[in-house]
Amino acid sequence: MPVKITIEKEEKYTRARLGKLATPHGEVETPIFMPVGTQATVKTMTPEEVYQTGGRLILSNTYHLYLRPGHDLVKEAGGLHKFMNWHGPILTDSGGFQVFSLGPLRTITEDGVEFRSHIDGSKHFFTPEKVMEIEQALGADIAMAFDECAPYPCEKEYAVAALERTTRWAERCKKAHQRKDQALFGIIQGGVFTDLRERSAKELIAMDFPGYGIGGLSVGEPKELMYEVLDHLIPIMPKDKPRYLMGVGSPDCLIEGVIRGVDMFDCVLPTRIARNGTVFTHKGKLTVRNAEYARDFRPMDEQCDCYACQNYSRAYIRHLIKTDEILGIRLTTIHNLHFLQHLMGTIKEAIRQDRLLEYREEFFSHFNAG
Ligand code: PRF
Ligand code: ZN
Repeated sequence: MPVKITIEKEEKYTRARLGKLATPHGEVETPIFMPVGTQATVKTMTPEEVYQTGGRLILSNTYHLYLRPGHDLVKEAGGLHKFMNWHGPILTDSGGFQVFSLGPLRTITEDGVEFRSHIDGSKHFFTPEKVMEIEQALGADIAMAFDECAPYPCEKEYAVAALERTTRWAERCKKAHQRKDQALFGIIQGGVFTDLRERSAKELIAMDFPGYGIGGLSVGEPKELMYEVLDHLIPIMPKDKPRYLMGVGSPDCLIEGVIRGVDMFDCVLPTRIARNGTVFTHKGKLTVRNAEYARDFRPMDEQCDCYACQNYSRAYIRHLIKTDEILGIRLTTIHNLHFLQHLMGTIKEAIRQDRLLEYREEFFSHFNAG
């Protein structure tokens, strides 16, 4: 197996666990938060900067790299790691979320999904085999299977159809996937229906993937409902395989996810809100772009030891953003990535000490998840 998790500790009072994930590009600790590099770049950051914030495993997107610059070009460059100069492990998502998010621009059939490019309207067709060809050309350490993510809310009938198709597509992905230096993860679907989640999990577990994504969550449902699904689903997932909650990465969801047994997370949230002038702090979100910070010479978060908070004030960063200076959104991005990585570090320490529930209590006593 190119990718393998070794569980080093299970927390006493929750389902949280500490592990080491071995990949062809090195070992990383779990639970882990993966910054998103959709276009083969974590927006505004050099790979060295991503690493300095604590990033160790990054995510990139099949859909975007297929459209631009094309997977054949990335392959010609020597693969995604070499192309973007990231020496650590990479995971590629399959496009099974992006193409379904295109709405009227796509048509689903049993064979695959026809869609129009969000860039120039050109027509394309993704099948499980095509997606495997692209992901193998990109050459990430972990490739995700091509799945169908049902929307929320969604009729049970539709959630069943999407789950069944996801299983059949997972079989086709497995057959088409040949790279021995790349792990193919299956993706569990089933919407918010616990019986469907159980069915999807059983069907995929029978196919023995080296890891499992939990897809179809954080698509607009209340957070409590997502937590309930995780409470039901995770106990039936294999203990010796990584569990990856896809597209989830707000501070509160990271804590709640880890408590329920999740090992891997990714989310565009920290980098996206940073470019909008919003940062996480130990008290909750803060929009540093707002007028109230014009004369605020404190750092973005007084408890943060990131490069941005050690050296620059809210007033200065607000000024940079208001004047469209690129450094502004680079500093908010550095801070937000550091914040989540630091959070994960303290979560791991709490697991080590069997104090994760006390940790959650303490965290929410000052953090407003609003
Ligand atoms: N499937 C895939 N990628 C995803 C999701 C999914 O369901 C989600 C849902 N939160 C995020 N990214 N392939
Ligand atoms: Zn900071």
